[in-house]
Amino acid sequence: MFTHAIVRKPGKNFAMGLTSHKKKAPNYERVVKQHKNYIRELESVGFELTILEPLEDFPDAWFVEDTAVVTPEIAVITNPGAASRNGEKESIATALADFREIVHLKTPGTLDGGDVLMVGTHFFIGISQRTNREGAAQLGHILEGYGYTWAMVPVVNGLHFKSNVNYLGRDTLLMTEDYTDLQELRGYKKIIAPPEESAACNILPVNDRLMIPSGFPLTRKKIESLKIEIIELDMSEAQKMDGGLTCLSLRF
Ligand code: CIR
Repeated sequence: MFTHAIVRKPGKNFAMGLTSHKKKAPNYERVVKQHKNYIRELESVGFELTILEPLEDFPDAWFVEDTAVVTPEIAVITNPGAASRNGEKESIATALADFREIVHLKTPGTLDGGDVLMVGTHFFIGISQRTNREGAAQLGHILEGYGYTWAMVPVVNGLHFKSNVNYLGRDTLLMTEDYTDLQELRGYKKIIAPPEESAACNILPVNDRLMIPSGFPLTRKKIESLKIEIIELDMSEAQKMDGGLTCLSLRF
């Protein structure tokens, strides 16, 4: 059961962040509204929230998930792989110091929290454009010290591992087809999102519910078979910036 979440409001310049989407312009009023809804839903499932102000020099800083990995025992401050985001980590370390002992990943290791998927006491760490093997190994060794197991996995599609693979509970992973043959993921039940709904894979389990992005009816139908209560949110503006539900909070 998670009880606390840290979020950061999107700044007026959030559209200056990194993105591979060029088609539709991000809209500030809309993102503010969507972010408020996100906060409201987290509160409605029982989270106490720390709401941080935007960081003007870092338009991607509202994607707080990438800057830390938090377990019940410790907060690991990452070394974000994109140069334009690396300076976000100081502010998140300050916020997390109220809750956990802090340790830092170190250069040449790089890692984004979006590549780290916790399933019970096991961590999958995606090797991506942002996370290198050295960063994954540093994190893995810290986690081993607390009794966790871990494995590196290749990010074969999407920005981060959790862009396309997430844990729904009940031994079930939601993913795109690109990941179905991955050896490390054998042994789990799998729900496969169709290619045109790949953004549906970024879902967020919050205690006994699932937050899912709106606009993906085929995937929603498949998830409904699990009989877990669903909260649907419009995430259009985060999606335009290559983000989604998991990226916008640190839960612990
Ligand atoms: C970036 O490219 O870093 C941001 N525009 C999006 C980060 C999304 N974060 C995540 O998936 N954990």
